[in-house]
Amino acid sequence: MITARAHTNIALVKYWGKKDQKLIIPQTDSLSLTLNEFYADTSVEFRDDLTADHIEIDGHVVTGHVADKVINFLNIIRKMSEKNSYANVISTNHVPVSAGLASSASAFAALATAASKAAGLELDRRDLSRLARRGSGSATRSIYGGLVEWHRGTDDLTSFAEPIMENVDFGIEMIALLLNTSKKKVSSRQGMQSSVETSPYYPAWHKVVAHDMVAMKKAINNQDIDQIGHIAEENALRMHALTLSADPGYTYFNGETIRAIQAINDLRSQGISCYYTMDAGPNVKVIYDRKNRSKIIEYLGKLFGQEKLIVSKPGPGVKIISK
Ligand code: 2P0
Repeated sequence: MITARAHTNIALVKYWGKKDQKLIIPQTDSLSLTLNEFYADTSVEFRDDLTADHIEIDGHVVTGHVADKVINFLNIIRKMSEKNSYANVISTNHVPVSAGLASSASAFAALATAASKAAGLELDRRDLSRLARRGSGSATRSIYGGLVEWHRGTDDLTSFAEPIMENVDFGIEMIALLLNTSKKKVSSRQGMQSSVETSPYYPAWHKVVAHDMVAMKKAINNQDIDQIGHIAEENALRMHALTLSADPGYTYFNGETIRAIQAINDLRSQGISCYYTMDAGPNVKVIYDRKNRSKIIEYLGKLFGQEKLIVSKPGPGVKIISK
């Protein structure tokens, strides 16, 4: 049995839309920070005595839609390796209880790594990144630690991620502000497709991302956390404008999301620099320099409760942790 550990990542320049839904080729490039606090451990073995794939997540046997996604992914690996047996898959998400941050990024990065190795394939990281992409777009980036870029490419061979800075040696950190843990109504898969097909602003999103990728890489090169935070915040708001402007329009924000945005703006107006980003859910992630950590925790802790805040440093890439 092979066990792999993969950490989740938060995009600073978001992926929001596919060009090819089957191969998961995105419309644009994207760029993320892998986080140390949230990860998945996934164990896989292929066994000739099994009569079906057996999939267990966080202690429960899964069936239906979730199982189908895993089985389809295992089918890709069976085709690549010419292995015909079924697999036993056991996965544990290491996220704070009901944090609502269990992520398909860490899940499919860990599954790609463990299952390909268990099937006898020896893939390099670029090929692992391409393989993880077939499970979930954001998983493409979770193969690597630190700051990571996903090149959209044009086909299966050319759409993969690469590290920009694997060992992040400056003070960037994130606080996950856990505001709501209930299941989202619009999945990211449906949501991004609806934005591509119906938002009149989608053509502008291409321009936004092309600009932000260049500016973000420059800011990273300069280790300029204010600039990184500013670009990430603006990019997140523009991504969320694609949800509001879809038909039918929708939003992942709730009232608490808006309250958190206002709190971060208040902190900034007090001279404490920090920035926000949101994904396909109401939770807010705060981007800041570690030297401001205690002041941010104190302020947000008073407003939202200390137990809602999880501090994370940059995290590592995927690893085989036992075989
Ligand atoms: C991202 N998100 O770049 C963006 C920003 C959410 C908002 O990637 O359909 O689970 O499996 O490729 O990767 C979440 O979508 O979607 C996501 P699929 P995924 O992190």
